Amino acid sequence: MKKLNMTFRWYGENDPVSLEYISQIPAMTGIVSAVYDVPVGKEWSDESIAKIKNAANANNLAFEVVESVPVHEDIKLGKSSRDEYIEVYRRNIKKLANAGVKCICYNFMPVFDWLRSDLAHKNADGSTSLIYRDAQVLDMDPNTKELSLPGWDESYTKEGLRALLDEYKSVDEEKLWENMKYFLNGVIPTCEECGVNMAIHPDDPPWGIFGLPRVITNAKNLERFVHLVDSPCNGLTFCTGSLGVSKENDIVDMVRHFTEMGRLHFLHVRNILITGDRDFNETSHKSECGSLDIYEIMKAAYEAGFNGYVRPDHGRMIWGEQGRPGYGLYDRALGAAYINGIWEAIDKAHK
Ligand code: DNO
Repeated sequence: MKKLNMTFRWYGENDPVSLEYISQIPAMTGIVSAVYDVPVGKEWSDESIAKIKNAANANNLAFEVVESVPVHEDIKLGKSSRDEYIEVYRRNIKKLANAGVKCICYNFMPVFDWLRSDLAHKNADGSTSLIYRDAQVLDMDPNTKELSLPGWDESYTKEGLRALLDEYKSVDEEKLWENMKYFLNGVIPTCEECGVNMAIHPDDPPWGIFGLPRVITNAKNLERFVHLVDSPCNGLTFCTGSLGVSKENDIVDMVRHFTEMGRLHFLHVRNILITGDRDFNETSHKSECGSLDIYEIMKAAYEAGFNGYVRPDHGRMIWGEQGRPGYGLYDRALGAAYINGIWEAIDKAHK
């Protein structure tokens, strides 16, 4: 059978999901993890990296994918201090490559990473999901309110957050592209030397929020992105659920295209149900539960020669599990089994 590199995100020793449990998911090949106790912009220690690798290997799991090595805000803002942070980033790439890491996932979203209005929306069957309601999010603009939304970086103080938002007032989409290119010019040559692929994560949700620019949002922009620095190491984490909430994105077509181009290094399989204009619920991975056709997505990847890493992305909380929203064991394990099943069926149908 054509191999599928199925991986599972693990948040380190504090993750309620153990490596032993992850290794018991059928056909699981490796984990996706990161060093979590170092502030953004600092160098990771060889010891911390080795610790993750050894723990994974002791459970028969590989550690070849990092998610994420975060990009310091000064790099995204294009401040003069960015050169130091880019140098640190290069050193982290080299250290990770030495430990056998082949793929680094990161994002270039100003200030906030993914954003939801509710992390535990109760579904009719008693499970809970992460959901997004645009009106609710817009109503909580941190420029004007003290409120904080789930998913926000808790490490900012209110004043720190305001100051940072102010700094972004001079960064529009074009400036962000420019700063991204500068960053890539700094790190991609190092990736080429050490055989590591950079894989940018799309913006989630894929539209600007609170006046902050977001550009990794649609097919046209992904195309522009891969050509910013035309190297095979400059690739994508293709998150079906992030890009898929926007009706303008033909996910199947995009997966096929960027896989054929050799730039789809890491596939996040998540399903979502679009419930309104800019409103969505995260669902089980199964196609009929959401708005995305997971079978067609995997088929496009297969036929285009996908040989990157894949992981089931956000699951619901089911069977009473308590844990990190989106990152419980049960629903993601079902997702992995489902994706593997689809892959086997496609593979056999091609014989
Ligand atoms: C959400 C994740 C993101 C992702 C980062 C990559 O669950 O997909 O937080 O890891 O955007 O840097």
